[in-house]
Amino acid sequence: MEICYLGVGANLGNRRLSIKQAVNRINLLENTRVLKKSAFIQTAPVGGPAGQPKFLNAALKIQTDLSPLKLLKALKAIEKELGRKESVRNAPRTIDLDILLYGDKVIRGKKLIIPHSRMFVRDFVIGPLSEII
Ligand code: PH2
Ligand code: MG
Ligand code: MG
Repeated sequence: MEICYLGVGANLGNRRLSIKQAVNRINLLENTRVLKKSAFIQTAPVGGPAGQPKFLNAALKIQTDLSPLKLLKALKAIEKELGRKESVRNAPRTIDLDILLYGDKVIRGKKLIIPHSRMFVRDFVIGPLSEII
């Protein structure tokens, strides 16, 4: 069982509902539990197309038996189920679920980099994360 921290962001549709639905679905994954949720904070978009809507951001503490890549795959599937469409980098999205930390693992793979490569320079990640870590 590993303790992981996830970053969550949404800036399309009913953002609060999407985050709540994501939490419910993460709780339904095999041997996985959401242990803590940060407050949901509204943040100005960083990067991406000009004029996109504001984000709702949050961080989650979870425990899981899923390997990093299985967790990544499961989170991508939840993003898809909640209506996320493939698009250009940093495009507006109904939900974005990022693995920030996975136990004390350091991973530099093609598909996955942990700790998340940009987490330390993003206030919308560090703010919610520092509330629950
Ligand atoms: N996510 C991004 C790019 N920019 N800006 C805010 N405020 N919140 C995000 O979650 C966010 C972003 C890429 O994932
Ligand atoms: Mg992201
Ligand atoms: Mg992402």
